[in-house]
Amino acid sequence: MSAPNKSYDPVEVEALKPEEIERMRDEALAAFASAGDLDALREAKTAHMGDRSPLALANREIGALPPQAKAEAGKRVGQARGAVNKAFGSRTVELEAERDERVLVEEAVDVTLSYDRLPAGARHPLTTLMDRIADIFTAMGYEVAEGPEVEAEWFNFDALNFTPDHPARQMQDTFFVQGPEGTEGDESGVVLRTHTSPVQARSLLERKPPVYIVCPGRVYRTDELDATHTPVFHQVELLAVDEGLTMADLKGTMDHMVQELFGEGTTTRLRPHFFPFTEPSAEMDMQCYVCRGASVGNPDRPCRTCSSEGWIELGGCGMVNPKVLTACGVDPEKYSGFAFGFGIERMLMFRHNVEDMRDMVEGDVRFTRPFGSEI
Ligand code: FA5
Repeated sequence: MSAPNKSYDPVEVEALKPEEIERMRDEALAAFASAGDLDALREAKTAHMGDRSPLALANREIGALPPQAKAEAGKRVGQARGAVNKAFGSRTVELEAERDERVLVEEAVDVTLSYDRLPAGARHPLTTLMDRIADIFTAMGYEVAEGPEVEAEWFNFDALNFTPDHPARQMQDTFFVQGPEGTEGDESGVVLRTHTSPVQARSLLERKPPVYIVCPGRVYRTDELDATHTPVFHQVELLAVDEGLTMADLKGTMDHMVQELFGEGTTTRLRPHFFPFTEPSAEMDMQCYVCRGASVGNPDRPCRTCSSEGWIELGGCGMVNPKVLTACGVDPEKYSGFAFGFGIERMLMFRHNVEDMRDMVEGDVRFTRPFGSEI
């Protein structure tokens, strides 16, 4: 700061010249006006209102003026600083209003957006797989059929040519529904169905041939729950009854299904077997869709999916036994039919490398979630 000087004229001091003060004021006003946001305004404030700003420095010069000059210079600088203060204040109000408006737009919450804080969940892969299999057949003109899970013993066994002493009827295989008081457990004539095959008999009694049905459903057996068995499981049953159907139709239909599910070129094979309701009967295997048989006898290329067997067991099949057709009022001289049935849990196991069937029944979403919400 300059020393007091009695002959000092404020107009003569460069920083206190009216045009200089006006310039400082105008520069400050222009800087505030051009500040686009509050951060820029803060910087302009430091430059034009801070301790080192031109007007602050000019203000300091006043102290060095002779008393008669101080008032005039003080008034000039004071007015300029007042104008700068005012301009800063009103620009602050403007920019704060702009910011508030912007925040309202940018941070707006669209209350119409879908609410997904709760996990969407997923369908159980057994359901998805059964639906997919049913779709393959409905696309070929088959009809989805259903039957009760609490089933008459007659449909579950008698109509299907199970002899009265067939071991499957025993209580160690079949859940019998309790009959009236005083009757033995297996005398009620009502069971939890042990397979989906009773729907064959129901469908033949309800419809006239030609009959083409697919039946996905839940079945029950007195098996212990372990890695490869569960007392409550799912099967898909297929039945076709028409004129002139042969084993070739059965084989072609199975091949089509496995190709739809496991890819082009997958084949099936039949191994002789026995079921009371089909004659001839067979176990059906599908070619391993992972190694396609390349692992057989090839220790360098073991296959976990088929245990290097080249084939995976699917289920049972055969030509509908004429006795079943007769029991259901269908003329076996005119009509023939084929049927097959297989377990969905086992298929899910090898199709998705599920190692333990218990995972499918425990209801843990960590198991179902990776399968997604396929519909
Ligand atoms: C039957 O149930 C016959 N009804 C299939 C059939 C239909 C044959 C039409 C001929 C014509 P089987 O008892 O083999 O067949 O059972 C079929 C499939 O059910 C088995 O291959 C297996 O995949 C599955 N399965 C059987 N028991 C269990 C169980 N405890 N847990 C899970 N899956 C099972």
